[in-house]
Amino acid sequence: MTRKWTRGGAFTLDGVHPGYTAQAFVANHVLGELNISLGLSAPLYDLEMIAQTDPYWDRDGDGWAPGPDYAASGIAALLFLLTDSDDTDSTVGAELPPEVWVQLSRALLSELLGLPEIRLARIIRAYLCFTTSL
Ligand SMILES: [Ca+2]
Ligand SMILES: [Ca+2]
Repeated sequence: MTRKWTRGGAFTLDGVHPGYTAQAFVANHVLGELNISLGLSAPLYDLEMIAQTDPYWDRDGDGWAPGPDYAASGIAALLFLLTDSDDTDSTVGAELPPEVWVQLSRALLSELLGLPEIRLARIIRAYLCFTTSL
């Protein structure tokens, strides 16, 4: 596990929040201290087992994590662009989609203007229709 951003499992794609394996690692330390200080025998998490399904864990060692399987919203969509599309093949890393500029524009406009995605899509379509009719 490394502390590099999206490079090995300690943090989620935002580089701030701990990934699943890192959360379990911290929990194990807390549980270990509780076990010692209170005389408990609470079981610890199996870090290797958690890492096997952790979407922030780089399994093929190419430096990119696959990321979670849910859709991102808002500014987080930008972070989801930098994920490993095939975490079993180290020759395939993060690939920007062909519509990357549209996605970037939508995420930034949505964040800056505070507009919901569906309303923003209508505004962009109207703008595109207007500019192509000129
Ligand atoms: Ca990878
Ligand atoms: Ca890969």
